Amino acid sequence: MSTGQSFYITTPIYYPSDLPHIGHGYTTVAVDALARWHRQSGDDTWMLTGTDEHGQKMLRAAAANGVTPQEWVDKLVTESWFPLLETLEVRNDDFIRTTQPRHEERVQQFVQTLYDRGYIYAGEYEALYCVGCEEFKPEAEIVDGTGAFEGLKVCAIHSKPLELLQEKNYFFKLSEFGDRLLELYKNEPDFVRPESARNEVVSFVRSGLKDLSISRSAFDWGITVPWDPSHVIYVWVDALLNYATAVGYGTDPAQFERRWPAYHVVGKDILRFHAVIWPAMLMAAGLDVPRGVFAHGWLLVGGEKMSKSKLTGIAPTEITDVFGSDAYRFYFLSAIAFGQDGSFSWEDLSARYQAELANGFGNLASRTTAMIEKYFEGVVPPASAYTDGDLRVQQIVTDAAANADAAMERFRPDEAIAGIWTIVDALNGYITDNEPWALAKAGERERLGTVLYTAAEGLRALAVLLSPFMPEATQKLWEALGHSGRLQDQPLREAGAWGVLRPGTSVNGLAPLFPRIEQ
Ligand code: ME8
Repeated sequence: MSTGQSFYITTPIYYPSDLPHIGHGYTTVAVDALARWHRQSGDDTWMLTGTDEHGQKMLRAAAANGVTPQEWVDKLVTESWFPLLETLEVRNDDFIRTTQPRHEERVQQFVQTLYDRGYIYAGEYEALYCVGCEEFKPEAEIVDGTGAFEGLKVCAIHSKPLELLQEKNYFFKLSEFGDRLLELYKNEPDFVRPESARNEVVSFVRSGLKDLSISRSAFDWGITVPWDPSHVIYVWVDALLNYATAVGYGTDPAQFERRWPAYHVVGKDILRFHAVIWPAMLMAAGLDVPRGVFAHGWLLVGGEKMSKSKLTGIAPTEITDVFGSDAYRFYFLSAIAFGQDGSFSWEDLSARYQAELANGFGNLASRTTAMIEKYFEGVVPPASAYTDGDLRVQQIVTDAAANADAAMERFRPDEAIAGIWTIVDALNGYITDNEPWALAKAGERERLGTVLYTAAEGLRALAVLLSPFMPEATQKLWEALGHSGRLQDQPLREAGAWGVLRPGTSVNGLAPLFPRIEQ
């Protein structure tokens, strides 16, 4: 567990023209949980998310809807993207939009710097472009169309025809950075995680880098190239820079110094932009490269990458309206190994909700607080002589807290939750084994007090450790355990210690944290 040091973490900035789906929600809650963990660990934490508002995709969508691109993005961001954060209980520190002046001006400054340093030149370009990806596609991601697209070249990701573009463009000398990038991956083995992503990036760079087209002249919805107003800056160059402009690049050196560099969490679809192009751009400008890039896997629905364009997109509210936001966060962060693909199904969500949240954690919380109310008038009893079984529970709590912290350091929320869940399982087993109801019947008040204190103190630890993952339910539990104030301000440092909950504390009744759901 670290303290005081800067921890700046970002989500990708999303294209607002797609309505938010559970894939966007997945990345966002993962980053939020990591940020909350670090904030509660005492790190100088900053979480950024936002929207990527320029480019051809946005321009076309606006035209199709008969409004200006700015009107189009304003509407989507306010009506769909801000509410997503609220729905998912995301506690971001900032939200950047690439149409904000704070961003646009600094992007021009950055690109001008690269130009002045000789890393940009003018050239001719002809290649197949995917508007969905906003990218000239490499050979490996081009496939032959079938059905309605017979005879056409199609994007392997979007299954839509590619467009042949021929333009005079400005190019960034990406090809000059291959060796420096390989050195970076070698010197900092954790720069790209997980291992599979790192291997992919290394072999991509080893195979040789081509210069990158960084401007477009066929349309004007973008940031103007400062030395040539007939061009706009390529949307990906514009977008990547959000991570720097949002923390004061070019305007607030003190803030930039304090926050930069960042950790970027992205889906594996945009790994190369973050692990290859972005560090090369930063090197060219003489700035520090990111602290790391973590690529998570895809959510699959029916075995395919879930996507709006393939009509498999599921809106986060479809889940939160039924199961609540905590269950949403818990499910995606615990059920999928972070870094690998994971299949979503309603059956799996429902089964885990019932088994782990309602019967596992929720029931533990309800019955522990109910027994303290019933046998001790709602006042936490003192513990007396601890048995070996009691001490085992204490050890499990201490170990779980340490293991969860180590897992979060490795960007593995799934492993952290699995570690914390050993407490849930241990406490449920402990209550069954110790039968407090039988102790009450036999009049063994002292032992009953020790057992219920142990259960309540274990719950206290669970509330703190699970709060970055399930902020709402854990806050309720925290209050039921006699605390006021925001749980999210509780230091994680104390979570695994024993004896924090004071005997004599009044425990309040607790409505089921995860109510039964009608099928
Ligand atoms: O790519 N499974 O934005 P975008 C898991 N604007 N995650 C998914 C997913 C799925 N099926 N689908 C989407 C862009 N995501 C650019 C980014 S950053 C400088 C610019 C998540 O709206 C995942 O994080 O297409 C993926 O990387 C991101 O949404 C892509 O969002």
